[in-house]
Amino acid sequence: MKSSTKPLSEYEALIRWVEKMAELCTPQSIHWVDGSEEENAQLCAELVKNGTFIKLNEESWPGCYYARSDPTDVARVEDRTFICSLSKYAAGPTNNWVEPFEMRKTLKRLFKGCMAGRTMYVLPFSMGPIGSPMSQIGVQLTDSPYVVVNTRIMARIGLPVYEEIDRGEKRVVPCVHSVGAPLEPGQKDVPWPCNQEKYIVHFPETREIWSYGSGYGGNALLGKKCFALRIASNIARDEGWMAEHMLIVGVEDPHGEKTYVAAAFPSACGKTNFAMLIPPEPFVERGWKIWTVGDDIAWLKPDRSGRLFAINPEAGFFGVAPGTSAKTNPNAMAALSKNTIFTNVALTPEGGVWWEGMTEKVPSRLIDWQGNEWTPQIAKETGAKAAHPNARFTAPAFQCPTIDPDWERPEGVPISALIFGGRRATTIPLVFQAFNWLGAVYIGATMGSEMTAAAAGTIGKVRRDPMAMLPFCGYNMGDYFRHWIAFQRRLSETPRVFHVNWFRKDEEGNFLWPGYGENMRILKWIVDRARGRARAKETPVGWMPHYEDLDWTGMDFPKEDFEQLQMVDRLAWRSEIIGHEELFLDLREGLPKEMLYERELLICRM
Ligand code: TSX
Ligand code: MN
Repeated sequence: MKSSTKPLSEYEALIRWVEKMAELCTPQSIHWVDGSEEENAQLCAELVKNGTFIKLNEESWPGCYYARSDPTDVARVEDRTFICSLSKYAAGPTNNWVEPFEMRKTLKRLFKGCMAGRTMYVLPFSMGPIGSPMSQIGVQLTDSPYVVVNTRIMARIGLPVYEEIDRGEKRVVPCVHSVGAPLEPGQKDVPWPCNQEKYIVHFPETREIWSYGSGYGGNALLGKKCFALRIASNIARDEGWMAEHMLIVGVEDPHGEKTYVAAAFPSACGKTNFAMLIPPEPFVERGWKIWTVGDDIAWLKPDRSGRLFAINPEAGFFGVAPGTSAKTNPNAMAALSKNTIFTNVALTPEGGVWWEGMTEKVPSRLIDWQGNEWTPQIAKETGAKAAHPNARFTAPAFQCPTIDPDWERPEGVPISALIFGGRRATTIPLVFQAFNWLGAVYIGATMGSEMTAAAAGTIGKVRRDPMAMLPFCGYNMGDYFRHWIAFQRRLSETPRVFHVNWFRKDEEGNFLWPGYGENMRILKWIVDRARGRARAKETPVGWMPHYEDLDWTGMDFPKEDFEQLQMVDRLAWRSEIIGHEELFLDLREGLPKEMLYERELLICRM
């Protein structure tokens, strides 16, 4: 091996753990990742040589690479994701649980010799800016160089992290990852090695992550969903903070004052678009501006005075490509224009990339995400998509034109409001504000979204996704609600909490709200409410703006349409509350009584 087969850390426990894991996994070599430019260039060159990466056209896509995954390894595998706490109760009814001793036996069998013929990379990473008191560190052992170069974009890695580890002041979360495809001597590798048997395993008590069989996204980049949400939610519960599936934006007003909000949405609600929102022209002219801090994960912590602060623990965007365009999200397009890794999009004959919804004009000839010839004609006949619907870009956050100047501030940014949202065709108004913190927790706990793709469940059925954390909470969901309720006591000022729904439709199935940049009007009301400078009226579900309370400058939106968007239909809310009841039945014994009281209060107001 050319580089770093010698430890780059002096931390004895780390060196011994690496040796022990190498004994188990029997890699051909060990590479301690330093995070340098040269190392990255070499890894990318190797990935190109192995056929995993295709280098894109340097003129049009500078510093960009293209990967196609195995067609069976294209998304997170929720049914293969396990929370192995000592008690089954601690994992709760919404997580897969296996007894830890049992799971360790399984993992030992799986990982025995699993890295044969491959390099084991020792990849130190910091979730959050290096040195920030809110950051957490981990070390991922992986046999996937694809994971190393992606993590270099999504987290802070390399030498400064070893220094942090060597100081010995922070606990290190050990993460072990293998694609589960050992190579016999002389056996030729495939472009996307993986295993049909997959295990994404978390040990919350010992704060460990083990991932086997997948090289894709959230299954393999262990700092993201596994650490920053599932393990961090456990750490946060124990230490009195929150690890949430939330974007963070700063809203700058014409006085130059910034109000930060964090927002939780289930998938397919346009979270990344909202995080990079461009206000309508009349707002821009007056000095309104949206600053992006993060698009996926927020760690929320009270400072010493009890004020709520947040950091984005990530350093990049791992975004869904299809639907992203200069129209829907020009800031994302700028962020991904260079130094980006594309996975499972389509390849153009010019060495560029394309995906459904990227341009109005569909290219006449492409290589699709499975490596097949693709034309609009073939698509019409077979329904084949050029890009996989879950195709991704891995782009550095600093390349986003609206990245907040304070996005890496070690203390985080002060949070004044929280937003919950969902994709709901009926019943749920465009915007309302919770009466109080407990009401807010109820709104977050009962939020849901309608599936648009047939992939998971029936089209149009509401899937409850409490705080957008159903797949990401690393412990019992009932205890999680209890933590939310109790969290208020740590705060000197309670953030205001809102619910939004950009997706309400009329009887004919047309969207009632144009969404995108126009959401700025709603966001303005939200920050004005949080600063005590906007009016609202009381309704059975919460505080709502009058038509006159929203800024309609430059938009011709009839009052009747607004009333339709905000309508509270008591009959529809009856079924809505029955839906809450069904969720509560699923959560069973762990559910805090406060949730039942809140439901009763809601019924009384109806
Ligand atoms: O991201 C979206 N946002 C948030 C933007 C800041 N999308 C895309 C969701 C899929 C990821 C939206 N889609 C939004 C939205 O606010 N709203 C809609 C629904 C919609 C789609 C098209 C129109 C209107 C609404 N078209 C016209 O009105 C012409
Ligand atoms: Mn997410």
